Amino acid sequence: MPRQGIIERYRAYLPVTENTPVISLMEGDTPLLPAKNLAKKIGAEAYELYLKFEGMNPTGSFKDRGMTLAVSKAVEKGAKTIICASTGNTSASAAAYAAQAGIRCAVLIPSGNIALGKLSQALMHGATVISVNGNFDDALTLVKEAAEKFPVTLVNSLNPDRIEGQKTGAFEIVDELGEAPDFQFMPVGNAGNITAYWKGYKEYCDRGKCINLPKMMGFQAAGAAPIVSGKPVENPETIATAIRIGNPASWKQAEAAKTESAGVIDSVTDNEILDAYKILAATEGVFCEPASAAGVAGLIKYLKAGKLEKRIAKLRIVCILTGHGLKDPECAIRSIEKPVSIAPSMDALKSVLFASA
Ligand code: AN7
Repeated sequence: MPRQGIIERYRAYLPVTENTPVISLMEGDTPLLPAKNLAKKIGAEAYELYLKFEGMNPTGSFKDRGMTLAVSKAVEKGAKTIICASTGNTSASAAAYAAQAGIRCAVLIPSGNIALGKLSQALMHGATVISVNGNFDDALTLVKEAAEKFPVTLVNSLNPDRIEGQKTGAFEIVDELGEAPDFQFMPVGNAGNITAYWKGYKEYCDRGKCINLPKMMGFQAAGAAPIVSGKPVENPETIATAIRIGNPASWKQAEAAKTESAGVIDSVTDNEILDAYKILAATEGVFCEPASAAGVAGLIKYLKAGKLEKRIAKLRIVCILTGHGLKDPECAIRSIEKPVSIAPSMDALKSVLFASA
């Protein structure tokens, strides 16, 4: 089957008509990788473990699923400018889809706290990049007000079209497994994605595509875990800059997903995130960005604590790897051993290749 993009593939489930111009970069249809090596490494052999690698989307993150729809609907309504606040990936995606649509894009980013790859994308796609001397939450407050006062369309996940597009991630998993998984582990930042997946699973069940619903297992970074602590975090801090968010827009919906699915929203430390990030890359050959590893870090934490239900028939676990590791090579370089340096001689090479322990 030729590539379609999520609007064409799931047209019957999305708020589009034949009059909606389809702005697409052929997003979606991302790999659902069976992760046997990882399962062995983290003691999850009693489960069927899969990784949904959303880093394989056109701009390298899951945001493209929501952005194709949000930008298509914005263009349908005559928008000439879109705007968003972003920890990086939303801005990269918005900029790319705006470029394709031939409209203007303005992105507000927290100064000094977005990964270089993401910043380079927004700039290359021609967005107006505005660095705010504040955090993501400050930037989001600004763009919400701007969208009320000026003729600009907000494309953060407060825009319902973003959620509609992102729910297609759940559709793909059900289409591939033939049923919803038993557990879905994922990172939580502004909480749009957990909201979207839960909506997707519920709708697919309502339409007879699946019988079961997964337990939604969402993980925030410990230094930015407002949903876990029950109150906004004024100065969120984490190495996973994508989820450095102190007052999530979809807070209530994320709690509903947790409660309705009998899942959890919990936190993982930066060290747990970095461990999962390295294990994924080294055992499965999958390089995701630090924030994406938060879901896997949560899985490791729950396995270690013996908190995950087990059955004789293997339960299925899907971890959503939301963004690509190449977005933030600086984090990788900082958290791993430096390359070995040698003189350009065969003796030196030999001594490294066959070094005895
Ligand atoms: C890789 O780009 O909020 O809980 O402004 O980039 O739906 O917010 C990014 C979030 C997880 C959290 N993983 O998803 C932004 C932004 C990655 C991310 C999340 C983000 P939500």
